[in-house]
Amino acid sequence: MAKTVHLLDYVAGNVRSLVNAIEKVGYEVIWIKNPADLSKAERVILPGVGHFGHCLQGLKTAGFIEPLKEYINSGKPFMGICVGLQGLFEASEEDLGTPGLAIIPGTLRRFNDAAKSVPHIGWNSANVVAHTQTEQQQSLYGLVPSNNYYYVHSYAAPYVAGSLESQGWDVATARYGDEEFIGAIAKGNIFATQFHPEKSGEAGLAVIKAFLDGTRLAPLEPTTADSRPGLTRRVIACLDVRTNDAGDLVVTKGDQYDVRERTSTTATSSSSGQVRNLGKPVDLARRYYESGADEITFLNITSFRNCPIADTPMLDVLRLTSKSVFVPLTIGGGIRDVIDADGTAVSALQVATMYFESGADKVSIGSDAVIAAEEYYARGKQLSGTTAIETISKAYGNQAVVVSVDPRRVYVSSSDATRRHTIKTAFPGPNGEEYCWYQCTIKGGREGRDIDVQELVTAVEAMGCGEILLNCIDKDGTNSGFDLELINEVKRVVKIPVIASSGAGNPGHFLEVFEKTTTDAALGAGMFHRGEYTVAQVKDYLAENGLTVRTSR
Ligand code: 1PR
Repeated sequence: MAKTVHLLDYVAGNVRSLVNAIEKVGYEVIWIKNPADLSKAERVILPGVGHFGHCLQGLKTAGFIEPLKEYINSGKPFMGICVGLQGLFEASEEDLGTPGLAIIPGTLRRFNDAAKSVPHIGWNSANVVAHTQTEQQQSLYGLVPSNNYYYVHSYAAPYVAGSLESQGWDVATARYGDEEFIGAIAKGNIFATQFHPEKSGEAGLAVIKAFLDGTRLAPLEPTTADSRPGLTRRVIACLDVRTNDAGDLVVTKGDQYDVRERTSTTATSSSSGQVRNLGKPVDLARRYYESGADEITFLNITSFRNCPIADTPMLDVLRLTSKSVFVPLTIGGGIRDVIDADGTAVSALQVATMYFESGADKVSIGSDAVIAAEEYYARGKQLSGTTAIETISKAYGNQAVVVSVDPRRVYVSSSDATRRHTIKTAFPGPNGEEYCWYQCTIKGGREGRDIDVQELVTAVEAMGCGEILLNCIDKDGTNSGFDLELINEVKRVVKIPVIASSGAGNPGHFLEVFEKTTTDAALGAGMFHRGEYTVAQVKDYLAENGLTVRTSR
């Protein structure tokens, strides 16, 4: 008979990854559709994504609160993940009007964003700082202090030494900046993680398996404060995907967004050749996962041409990838309101939902975000509530919404020469211009718009975007390193995390961007696809130079 685990189906959530991870470790998922189903369960996982208030309200509306407490009190195994952990506390600053289950005392607080990005996104530790009696020493299911686990959240339970331990809770913590918070907590039959084990590679799968098997691994020695390195440097592999001239879905890579081979016969060369074919999306994603990529991003780069509803190949790519790649997957391209081939209107939220249900953890919005930002300013900085960014972040949480920015440098002779936000650049333009501004583009750089990058990122942050994927058309495919000036400028104006992209040509460029900017992550494409360097080589190089990276698989 198949081994089973019951999962609570109570709010919209991108839980496909969790189902895949559970199946990977040999269990079958049974969905709990109504409160009565809980009494039949032998093991329950409460997943949770997005907003504390929405999740708790969803549980309440569906009549789950009391049956859930009864299940937990019955002593059968229970695991909460992310908001599933948060819901066990009494309350959260995210929505003080909605109470939690109050099984653990305390209130969740928003991270302080004075000196760091919020949400906290990336790989951090779960260090066993304290445990109680012998029998419970093993309740944290073998969390390994030297492993890293994937976190994505803006609110956390602050760790106060000794307070929960004195009430019988075993606690593992993580540190973000100067804040120490609860990464995992356990007591008796209850186990909960703030991190997402289903997105935490082999280390996370081991935790899920240990919980489901009921394997109480060897007790862990508490770690010391100086062995807790905090958030690691995130290295992301990006796959630009499109159909080539033969009709195959391929990973391609452009030079300043031109993805066709150069045909050159004379001194001049043009790019009317074939679409560059650098491999198959699912195979490459798996290779990068195995090489230690902290996240994988897929960009459907010709999405603006056709209707995404008919674009099933990308859904298949996600479905297949998410069965064997257990790190966060982002999908971009075509996330916007569309009219399907049969005339049906399909909202951006519905498009995103299809991707989440196929295994995506985040969606990345490009062109639509630029148009939405222009309209935001045209309305006098008023939110409409109807944009793709707003509707998707409301349903899935802002950590699930990335905005992919495709800016291009425009040189000017002085800062007065334009009303745009300019920077004084160390790399003057073709006519010696010492200033430039960054013009936002849509449709993969094909159309420049009347909005600069600072305006764009400020607007999308206000709309609820959780992260910026910061490309740079001038740098794309050049192997000349990231545009540090652009990255510093964007980091200066937003609090949400920024992923530096475009221009990486060797591991030194990753070190440079982490040392000379405060970027939260760095992304590479061509250098990985062409086999010049592996992700592992980049991370080894960062580690050799004293930066903290995830080494666990
Ligand atoms: O506008 O919401 O449909 O989304 C389309 C998405 O496709 C956008 O995210 C846009 O950035 C992307 N895109 C469109 N056309 C291209 C193209 O190359 N012709 N790719 C394109 C953008 C940029 C990077 C690239 C880095 C690193 N790719 O993500 O991977 O520049 O490259 P490198 O390390 O080799 O320098 P919508």
